[in-house]
Amino acid sequence: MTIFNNINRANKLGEIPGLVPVPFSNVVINDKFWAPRLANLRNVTLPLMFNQMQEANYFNAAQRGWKRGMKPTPFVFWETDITKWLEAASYSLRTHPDSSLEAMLNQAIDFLVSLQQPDGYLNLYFTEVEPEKRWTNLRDWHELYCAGHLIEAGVAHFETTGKRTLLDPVCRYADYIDSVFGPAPGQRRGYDGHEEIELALVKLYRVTGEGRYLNLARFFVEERGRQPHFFDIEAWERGEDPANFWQTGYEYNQSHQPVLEQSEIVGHAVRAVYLYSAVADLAKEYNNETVFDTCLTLWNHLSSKRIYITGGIGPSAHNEGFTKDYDLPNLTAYAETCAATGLVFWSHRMLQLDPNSRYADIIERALYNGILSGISLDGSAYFYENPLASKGTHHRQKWYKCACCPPNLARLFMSLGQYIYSVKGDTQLQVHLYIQNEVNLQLGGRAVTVRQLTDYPWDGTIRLEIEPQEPAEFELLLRIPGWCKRAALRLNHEELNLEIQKGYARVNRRWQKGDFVELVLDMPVRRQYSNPAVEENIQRVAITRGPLVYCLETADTNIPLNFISLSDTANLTSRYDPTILGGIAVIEGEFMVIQTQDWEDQLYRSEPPTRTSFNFKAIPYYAWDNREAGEMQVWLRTNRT
Ligand code: FUB
Ligand code: ZN
Repeated sequence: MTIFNNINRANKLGEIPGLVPVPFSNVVINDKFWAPRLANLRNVTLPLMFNQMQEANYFNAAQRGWKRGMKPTPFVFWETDITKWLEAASYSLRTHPDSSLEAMLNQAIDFLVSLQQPDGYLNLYFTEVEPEKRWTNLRDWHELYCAGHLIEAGVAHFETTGKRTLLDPVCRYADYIDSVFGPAPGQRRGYDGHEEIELALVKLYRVTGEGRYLNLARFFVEERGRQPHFFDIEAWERGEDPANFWQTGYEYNQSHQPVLEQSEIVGHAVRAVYLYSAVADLAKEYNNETVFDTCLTLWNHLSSKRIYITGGIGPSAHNEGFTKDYDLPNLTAYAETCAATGLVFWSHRMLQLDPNSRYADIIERALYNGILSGISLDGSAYFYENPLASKGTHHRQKWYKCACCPPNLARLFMSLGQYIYSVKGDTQLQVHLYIQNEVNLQLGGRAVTVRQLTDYPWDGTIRLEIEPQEPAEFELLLRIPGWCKRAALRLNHEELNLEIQKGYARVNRRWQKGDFVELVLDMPVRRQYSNPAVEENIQRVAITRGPLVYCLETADTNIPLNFISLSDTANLTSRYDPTILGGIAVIEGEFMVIQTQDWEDQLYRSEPPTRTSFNFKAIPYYAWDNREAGEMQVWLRTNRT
C-alpha cells in the first residue's frame, strides 16, 4: 500500500484542473516599476552572473582526472547556479532574443552536457571529485537536487528554443535515475535530503508526456519519511550512526513523517517550499483532495504563524529555516531570498488549485518586499539573508561561495508575467497582480487583447481595456488585495456593486470593443501591528502602503534608529519622489526622537527621557542598503504622544 493510497481514486478536488496561468510569453510588461527592472536583469544581471561563474572557475572545474587538493574544488552543488541561471536566461530569451546571451547559454549547456557519463549520470562533483561516492549520501550531498535544477533548465531551454540539446541529456539522466530509484527489487528506496527533483520531474512529465517521470516524482514524495527511514539505512551503509546527523532531526529535511501526515511547516525553508510545490503539483495531476488538503494545512500554518511581514520565511540561520510559531526576530532574520522565492512557486500552484486571493496576497507581499530586496537597484549585488533590521553591517554582495539566491531570484523575475493572470478554459480571466501590461488571450471563443494600465505599486487605480475581435462573453475576476479596505469598480464609467468571490470582484458580461473596467484600490499609509506573541515586535509598529512594507534608514538621518519612535496617531503622508532610489513613494510624517543632551553624565535618573518631534521619512523596504551603509528598521518603536 502506498502512502498516497487514495491518489488514483475518484477523490476529486472540485473542478481542478481548472485554472492555468497565462504564460509569460503572452504578457508584455510595460510599466514604470517592473519593466526597467526586468530590462536591467536581462541586460546587466544575467551577463554579470555568467561572468561571476566564469571568474569563480565554474566552467574550468571539470578537469578530467581531478585529484584531491587540486584547485578549483567544485562545490557539491555548484552546477545548480549554472542550471538556475540557464533557466533564467531561457526565460529571458523567450521574450527578448539576444545573441550574446544565447552564446553564454550555449557555452553553459556544452559544459553541462560534457559531464554526462555513458550510463546517463550527470553531476559535476561526483564525476570530477569523488566518483566513488555516487549515491552514497543523499541526505547531505544534493545529487538529486542538482538533477532537479538540471531538469528544470532542460525544460525551460526546450520550451524557449524547441531544441533538445539539453532536454535529451536531461531525459537520459532522468531515465537513469528512474532505473536506480524505485520500489522494485534492486532499486534504492531513497530520496534527496534537499527536495527539488520532485517538482522538476513533474515539469519533465508535462513537457514530454512520459508518465514514468510523474510516477518517479510521486515515488520520491511517497517514500519520504517512511519507516524504515532511508537516511538511517544510508547512514548505516556508510558506517555511520544516524544519530550523529549534524542537524538535530529529520524535520530539517521534512522526512520526520510521511508527507501526507505532516501538518506543521518545519525545517529548512527552501526544502520545505520546494517539496510542497511538488505536492501541490501531484494534487493537480492526480486530482486528489487529500493531497491538496495536506498542502493547505501546511500553507495555512506557514502564512498564519511563521512568515515575516515582508514575505520572508525561515527565521533561523542555524537550520536556514523554521523554529517555532511566532518566532520572528528582526535583526537576525535569515529569511533567505531563495525561501521567499520558493514560497511564490508554491503559492502560485495553490492559487491555480484553489482560486483564493490569500495566495496572491502572499505572492505579492514576497515579490515586492522579501524577494525584491534580494537584489540591488543596479542589479549587480544580492542579499542572501533579508533581515528586517540592521545595525549597518549587512550588505548585498556581488557573489557568494554558495550563490543559490541570485539565479533563483533571476528565474522568478524573468518569468514574472506568468503570475499576473490565470484563465479557466476560455470562460474566465482572473487578474492576480496589478502590473501594467498587454496580453493576448482566447476568451469566449474570440481573440481578446487585454491592456492593464496602472501606476501600481505607487497608485491603486487600475484600468483594464478589453478588446475582443468580436463581442465575447466571459467572466473577469479582479483581486481585491487583503491590504485594501475600500475598493470601487466601474464599468465604462458606471459604478458597479462589488460582487466578491474568494477575494476577487466579479464582472460577467458580453464584452465589446472599447469596454473598460476601472478598479480603484484605496491605498492609504497604514500602520501594522504584530500578534503580541511575536515578542520582538511588542510595542512596535510597521508602516505599509499598498503591497509595500516600509523601513527607516540612517542614510536619511544621523540619529540612531533606536532613538526614533512613531506615535499611533501621527499623520503620515505619501509623496512620490523621483529623485531618490530610482523613484519611490516616500512616507513622511512627525516622528519622535529621544533627547540625549539633558542626561549629561547621569547613568540613571527618575525622570523619563524627553522626546522631541521631527519630520522624517520612510522608504520601501526593498530599496534599503542602496545608499551609504547604515542602520535599518522595519518594526519601529511606538510612543503615546
Ligand atoms: O543547499 C542548497 C541551497 O543552498 C539551499 O536551498 C539554500 O538554503 C542554501 O543552503
Ligand atoms: Zn538561496
